[in-house]
Amino acid sequence: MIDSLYAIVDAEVAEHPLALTFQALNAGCAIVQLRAKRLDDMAFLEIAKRIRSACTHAGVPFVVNDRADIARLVRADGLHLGQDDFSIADARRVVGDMQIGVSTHTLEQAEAANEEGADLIAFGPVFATGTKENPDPVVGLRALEEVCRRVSRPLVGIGGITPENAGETLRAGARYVAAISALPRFFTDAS
Ligand code: 3NM
Repeated sequence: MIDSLYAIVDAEVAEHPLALTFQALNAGCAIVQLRAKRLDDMAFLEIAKRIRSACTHAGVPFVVNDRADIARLVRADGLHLGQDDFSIADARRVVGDMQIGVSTHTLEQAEAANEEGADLIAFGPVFATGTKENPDPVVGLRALEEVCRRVSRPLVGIGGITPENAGETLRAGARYVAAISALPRFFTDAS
């Protein structure tokens, strides 16, 4: 399961973002994303550089949330966009052929992201989440299954993912499971 783990290091949730990154990399996670909704530019860039370097060393793709400029500056492997961020086409003008992921919350949004050329599509919240401000309604595993049938790009299940429900999320067809609040539990509970 750990090789399907999309580790989201949230600079406002993690006490020590870099230490959490190393834990995730040591555990064998598939992807690391840096998310920082409130950091100023200098602080975001600084932590992004450090995590970029740790991921390069580990051979694990590094994704920057929201910020096309920072993704480009640190030569991230990917950029992740929300529904209110740049369109994929506009983001491509900044980051070129970098992998682009998109957050979606309905079948229609997922199909649109698929058609617009997203390389990875996050769909959620699959379960209730306390992390995101104003989260969209919980979509559940059935809707995830449906989206997985309808889109060709790999899916990431997100929202309330824990070590306990990650297995059923992957069985619903997601290629990856993304976690923020329960992320440390994927390492400490691993046995
Ligand atoms: N996006 P946790 S839910 C960042 O539904 C994010 O697109 C979501 O945090 C979506 O693992 C979410 O703590 C929060 O629930 C995920």
